[in-house]
Amino acid sequence: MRGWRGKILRVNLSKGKVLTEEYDANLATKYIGGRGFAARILFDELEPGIDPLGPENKMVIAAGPLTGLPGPSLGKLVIAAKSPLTGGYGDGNIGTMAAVQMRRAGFDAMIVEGRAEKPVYIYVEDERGYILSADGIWGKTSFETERALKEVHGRDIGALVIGPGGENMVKYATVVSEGGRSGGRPGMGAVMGSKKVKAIVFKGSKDISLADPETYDRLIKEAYEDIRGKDGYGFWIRQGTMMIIDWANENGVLPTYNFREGVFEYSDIINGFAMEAAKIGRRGCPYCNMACGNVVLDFEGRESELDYENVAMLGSNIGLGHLGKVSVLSRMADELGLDAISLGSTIGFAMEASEKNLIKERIEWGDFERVKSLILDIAYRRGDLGKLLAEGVMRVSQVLGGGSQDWAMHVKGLETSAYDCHTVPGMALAYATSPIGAHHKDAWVISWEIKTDRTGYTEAKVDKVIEFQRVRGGMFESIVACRLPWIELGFTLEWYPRLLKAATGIEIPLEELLYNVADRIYALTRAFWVREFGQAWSRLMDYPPKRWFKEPLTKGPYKGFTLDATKFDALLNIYYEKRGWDSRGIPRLTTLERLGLKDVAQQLSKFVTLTQ
Ligand code: PTT
Ligand code: SF4
Repeated sequence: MRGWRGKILRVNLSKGKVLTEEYDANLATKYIGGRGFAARILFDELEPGIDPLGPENKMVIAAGPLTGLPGPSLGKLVIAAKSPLTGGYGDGNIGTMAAVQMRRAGFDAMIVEGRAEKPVYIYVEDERGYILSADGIWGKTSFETERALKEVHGRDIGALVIGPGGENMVKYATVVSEGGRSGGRPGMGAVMGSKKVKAIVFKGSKDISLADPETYDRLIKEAYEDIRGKDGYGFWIRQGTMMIIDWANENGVLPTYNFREGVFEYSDIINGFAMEAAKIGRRGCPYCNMACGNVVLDFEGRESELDYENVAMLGSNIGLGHLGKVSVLSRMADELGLDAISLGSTIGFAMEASEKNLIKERIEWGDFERVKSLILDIAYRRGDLGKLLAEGVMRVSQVLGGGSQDWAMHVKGLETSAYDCHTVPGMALAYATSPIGAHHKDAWVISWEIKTDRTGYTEAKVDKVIEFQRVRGGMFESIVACRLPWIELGFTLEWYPRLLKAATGIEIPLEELLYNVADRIYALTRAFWVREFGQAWSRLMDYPPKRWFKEPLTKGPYKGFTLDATKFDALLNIYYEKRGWDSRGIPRLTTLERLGLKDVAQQLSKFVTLTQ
């Protein structure tokens, strides 16, 4: 194989064994890499019903055939496992040198299974892997850990680490890299912590062999130039995703006071321009020429890397209108290895619960010092409240009761990202049907929706959700390329089959990537969920939070609006029909067979009856 390495590293922590396995070329062409590999491996190797934080769970780290090659925004990897937050398929995407170095070390993917007796880290260098003692780094923050590993193994390593959040198995702990990259929202850091793995370090020196190196070189030069020449390039470099704060506020979709208001009175204090005034630098993922990591000095004089999601969820959503202070909270999330979205949602939920006397502690909106101590309590699971909030909003609301399930902002247990959907049914559908819970990554249709027919419940919206899921959740997550050059600057999708051809020698047309590979991955992740929940699976799991249906927006241009449950239900029916899933949201037998997933159908039919 060219492009692909053809090898997976399997690390069994319980047995203390490290094995190199060659995989079948079919896996490569049917699933490409990244999420495709992860979903297939997890479906094949996990028994349904296992404890996500037990040794039976497996963690898959997977790259794609372009990862580690120079080329626009190709330095990313997918990290996946059964999620402790949702109980279903979970993954995240991180831009990191670890992606580059894993491939240079000779592997397309790595499977981590079992559980170590004592804290360890995994060191991989040029086709060999070692399980080493984590004495001296267990208990450290993610930043300290990475610094310590660089002192031992050199500055050019790529490292995936967890902070105290992962060690203490906070349900929304993430995996962190390079101080400001964090991925695996559905608790991938907790899974790593449950295995007692503090870090995974990669170092490689082996070039990746390409089918047509000359064409590849020419293409990437042209591709970088194409991106640099795009209209929005300059502004993107200035603000990156932070430009979304103003847009979200103007359009009444900024999460505010636990998704109640849609607009924030202090939005101009935390927006992209405020960030520009505080900006001291810019970071990015490997090989990216539109680096979007905005580095500012926070209120405590330390560096913090800001994205829209972090600022919205730890700013407006908890009523904190002070960029320097929001930056402290965001930096704490990175240091402690907690997902900033779920953290902001859980804290916003706790503030509302406190306001409504469902919890006895007083936690005022925007109380910076209180939030700081609460974040530490969560990361270290300290005190009753810290322990409870470490479980995420779905479980906290189940414990508190009092109607709080209606304003626990999640789908399937994963907290909604930073877009209020009272007025945008298409975006609500995107959250509802995402394969990992309420993440915007698969189908960020909201910008298109607001420009077209904002509040309508139309078939066109279903088509857009599916189109985006195919492109973003299917194609980008399996090639494992950053989607931002495409969605933000208009770098066209046609580049990717060309790059793939030059790297692998195989012609994989865009249609194949979108209608076969992507749909296959979607059917497979859905099958994973359905197999886990069996008879308990219901279309109600594909519903956005009740707040958006029951409680109108209280402020802004769309004050008074809610989603309509009957119309949403009809939209969901159209979605299922177009996907070839039945009215329960379960892939039909014919759909699975068409996508080459006959074996998956056989498995699934042991748990639920499949419709023809
Ligand atoms: C991603 C989610 C996002 S999506 C953001 S900001 W965004 C939050 N970032 C966090 C953070 O930072 N620290 C923290 N402690 N928690 C955080 N939680 C949130 O996590 C990220 C970029 C961004 S910035 C986006 S949109 C794009 N996401 C991509 C994706 O998912 N796939 C893909 N093929 N390309 C993408 N490109 C962009 O990457 P999760 P990163 Mg992250 C500090 O991982 O689990 O998917 O959650 O990966 O390397 O930091 O890049 O406005
Ligand atoms: Fe990473 Fe941003 Fe570049 Fe994407 S655009 S590769 S997220 S730095």
